[in-house]
Amino acid sequence: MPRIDEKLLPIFDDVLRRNAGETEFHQAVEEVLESLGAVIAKHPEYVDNALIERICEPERQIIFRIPWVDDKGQIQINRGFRVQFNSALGPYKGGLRFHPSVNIGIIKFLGFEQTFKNALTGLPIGGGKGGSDFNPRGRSDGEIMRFCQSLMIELHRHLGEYTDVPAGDIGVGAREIGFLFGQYKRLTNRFEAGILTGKGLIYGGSRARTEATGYGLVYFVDQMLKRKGIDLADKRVVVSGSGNVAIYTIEKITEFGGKVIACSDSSGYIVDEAGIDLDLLKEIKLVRRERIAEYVQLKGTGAYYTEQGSIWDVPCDVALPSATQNELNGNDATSLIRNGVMAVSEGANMPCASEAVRLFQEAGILFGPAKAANAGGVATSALEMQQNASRDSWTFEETEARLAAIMRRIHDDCADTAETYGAPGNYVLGANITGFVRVAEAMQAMGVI
Ligand code: NDP
Ligand code: 2IT
Repeated sequence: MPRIDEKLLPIFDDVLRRNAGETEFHQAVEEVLESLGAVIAKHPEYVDNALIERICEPERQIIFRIPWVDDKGQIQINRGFRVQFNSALGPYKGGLRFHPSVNIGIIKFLGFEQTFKNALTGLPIGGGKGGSDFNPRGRSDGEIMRFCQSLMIELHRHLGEYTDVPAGDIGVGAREIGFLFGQYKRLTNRFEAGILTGKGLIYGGSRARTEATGYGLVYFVDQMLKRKGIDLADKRVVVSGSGNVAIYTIEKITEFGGKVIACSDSSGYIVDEAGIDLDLLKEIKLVRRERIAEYVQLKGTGAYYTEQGSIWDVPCDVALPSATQNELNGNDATSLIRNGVMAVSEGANMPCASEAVRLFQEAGILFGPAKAANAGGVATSALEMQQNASRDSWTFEETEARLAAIMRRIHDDCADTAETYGAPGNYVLGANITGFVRVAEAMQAMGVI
């Protein structure tokens, strides 16, 4: 693994000092800075013009109170965040996360990553992220709605088709986006479809947006494997999580002829050697909104559920962490490598701890970093914005074909950049450099912004 170039060390020290305690943000910045040594040798003006410092500092950070009334009539208070990280390439774009672990450091790491991810899509979107420490677990539809309405009372003044366009992330799916959009419309008296993505099809959503992150991840993995002459068909695959990204990853892997034998939630994981029954999984997670343990009860025979050990102890050819940040540590990486994994690709944002990434790279295992591998979701959000702007609506086939082409291009751009910079096969380097240079060049052209 490259170290941070000594010219960039004072910049990193400054990031640590100015953002004390925000460990996930430090981790994300460190990984990008580690990739930039050869870039600043070629472009010393990036350092002279303080471009790196500017890119590490969000353009705007909004923190606000979200008061709401629960079903018992009690007043609850949550904290809302929107970090508008970088608008050099387009309006701020990135999801909203509802999870009790959310804090400003988590939202900053996600907004930072989003900036480069969005640049990689080649579409006109800047980077942002938001959310709340609200825990949706066990909340009724009414509570979720009142919470979303209260959040939007503050957030609406910061949004706009040309300003900031949120979408979903952990804990935020079609239901929440509907409540948020409805409240925005009431507050502004305007039907502005382009202020949110991930909308329902009936009121301005895009076909294939729901499936896009998982499908895109599989297209990316397929490209990495193909380049090595390997076929996804018949591969044993482990996918962590059982939310939006995991479910549609499993669907697409199955379509490619692979077999997903394990998935999880934050309580434990299931293993089904016959291959996960996708209809049953969707019924449990999307319709009933229940825990993954239910799968074993409903499936009957052949599958088991455990809360012991790690899902990464299950031997597989391809591992696709698709739950949350730092869910796969150095021990997990060692276990995967020992069991013969050939490719790891990140469906979630930064699911692999730095140590795990280092171990995969040292072992020569194909590794797809999040900002490239999971960019299909936000890319399809940008396609939704395009359809909204032209008051058009494309077929599923048309939209998916565009998604597949975007993922192929992202893959090739990362692979080509890695090769140009003397590190063939290093997608981490390729993704970081490609994304960074696009944002840096746009900022250069715009003067001191
Ligand atoms: P969902 O809320 O639909 O699902 C999240 C899944 O991850 C659930 O199975 C959840 O389990 C599990 N999970 C969440 N937090 C934790 C935790 N702290 N420890 C263990 N498991 C956890 O979210 P998504 O599928 O949309 O998001 C998953 C990841 O993908 C996130 O990192 C997100 O940022 C990223 N991503 C999402 C995109 C999208 O379009 N939705 C696009 C690109 C990236 P439980 O139910 O027990 O909490
Ligand atoms: O992390 C991500 O890329 C997302 N949650 C999707 C963001 C979006 O605007 O579609």
